[in-house]
Amino acid sequence: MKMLFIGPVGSGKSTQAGLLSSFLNIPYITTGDILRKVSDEDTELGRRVREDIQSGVLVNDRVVAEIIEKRVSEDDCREGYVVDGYPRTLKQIEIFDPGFDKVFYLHIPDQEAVKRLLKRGRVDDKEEVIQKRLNVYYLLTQPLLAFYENMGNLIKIPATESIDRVQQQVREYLKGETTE
Ligand code: B4P
Repeated sequence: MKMLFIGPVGSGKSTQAGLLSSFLNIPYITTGDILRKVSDEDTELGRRVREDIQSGVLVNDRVVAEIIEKRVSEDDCREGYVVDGYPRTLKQIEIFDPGFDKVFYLHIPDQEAVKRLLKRGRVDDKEEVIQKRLNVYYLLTQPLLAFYENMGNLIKIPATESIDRVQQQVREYLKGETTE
């Protein structure tokens, strides 16, 4: 099964996607980590990606789509995978659509997300950058929710509870699906 976690920054996408992939023993693909690795490279692309991440804007759609298309075509992804962070724009899905079976939407109020990210303290977790990332989310990523809702595979999970409780809800949903 191909699964996606989507939601605002700080909603726990990578946390939950990582836990689910370990539980199901399928690959976990996270654009944030992949792009942070690219940003460490001493190349023109690395410099551009670094600037985008640090200022809180999205990396070029085509660059990200190509990276993901290549990654999911690898052998270990044949039985399915869990993605966090792709697609983040409608344009990305026009370029490459992985065809997700299930899309978990983690919803959370902005102030709770900001609190979590300030506590984490990554290089892009500064108050003004977080606000910009949230604005980018509402403008460019939120429209994807309607896309997946229309396809009938959007599952809404409240993400304000503890990490374990959120993961439990995701697993309960999948268990219900497989026993139906
Ligand atoms: P990401 O790395 O995806 O950053 P993020 O949206 O903040 O989410 P992250 O997954 O790290 O955090 P999470 O909510 O799990 O992206 C970084 C940058 O990369 C973007 O700004 C962009 O520039 C670029 N990028 C990524 N994908 C792209 C794409 N497709 N196209 C273009 N550009 C792209 O967790 C946050 C914190 O909350 C953690 O510290 C965690 O421990 C904590 N937490 C999680 N769940 C919790 C819970 N239930 N209770 C308490 N704390 C919790």
